[in-house]
Amino acid sequence: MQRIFIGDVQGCADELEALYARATEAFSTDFSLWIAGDLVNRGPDNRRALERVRELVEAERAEYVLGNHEIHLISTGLGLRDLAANDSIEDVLGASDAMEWVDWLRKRPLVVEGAIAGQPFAMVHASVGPGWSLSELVSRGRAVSERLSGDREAARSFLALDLDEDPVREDLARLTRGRSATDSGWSSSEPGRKEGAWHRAWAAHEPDYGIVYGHWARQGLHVENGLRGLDTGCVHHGRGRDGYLTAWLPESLPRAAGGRAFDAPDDRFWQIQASRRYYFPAQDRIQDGA
Ligand SMILES: [Mn+2]
Repeated sequence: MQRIFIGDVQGCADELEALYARATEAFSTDFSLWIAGDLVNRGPDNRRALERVRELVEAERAEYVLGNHEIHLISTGLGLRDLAANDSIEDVLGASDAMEWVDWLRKRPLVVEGAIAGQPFAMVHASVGPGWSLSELVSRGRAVSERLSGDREAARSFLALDLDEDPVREDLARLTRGRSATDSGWSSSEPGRKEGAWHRAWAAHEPDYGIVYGHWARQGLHVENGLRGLDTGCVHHGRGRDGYLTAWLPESLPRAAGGRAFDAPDDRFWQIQASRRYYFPAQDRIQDGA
């Protein structure tokens, strides 16, 4: 079965369907979609994207990890926050079965592991701590899931915690929002003078596993030994550059003799360009005078 890893969809269901159609044409039903989180929000059609992925998860033809926008959807559904001006998830949260979607999402993992041609890897939405082994990463992800997937009241209390109150709550944030890190700290900000990119700090420990991730549209496609960052900003199309939905198909072509799945360079990608501009943040509207 071909694994097809997909970066941030963010409600761009037309592009997800275009990718699904291309995969069906190439591989019939012999493929699975690995969704790196942020399937929803900012884009036009969150519910349709969720329905497609849920159908495939239930048929055991998809893996799907939670991103910060799923956590936002869950938190809003549980009454912890209000919808913001730029949110587009009313198509999920305004429906009569909204809480069923919230409960289904709460049971999705934060980390999924696997191996490609013998090379172990994990898929997470945003970032991994420097020095974490694969088994530590998986167990941290499980600890978060235990707190999130129980009864609604327990999940609400967990999500309401401040990050410095509970290391498991902090791990949830780091896995779904992290961009920068040193060995002693992390943040969701773009790298600055103090902290570099999380994957620099992570790679410095010479980890023996690869990472597939998303979350970082401004960085764009990231291909480096051990790393595949797939967020190419489909929903941000037209905001100063073109946006794409990117898929990585590491099993579609054999590597040169001795080459491993996560070695760079790599050209085993499909890209579906966004069919139009979707997202007009409040800030852009002010700048455009529109
Ligand atoms: Mn994200």
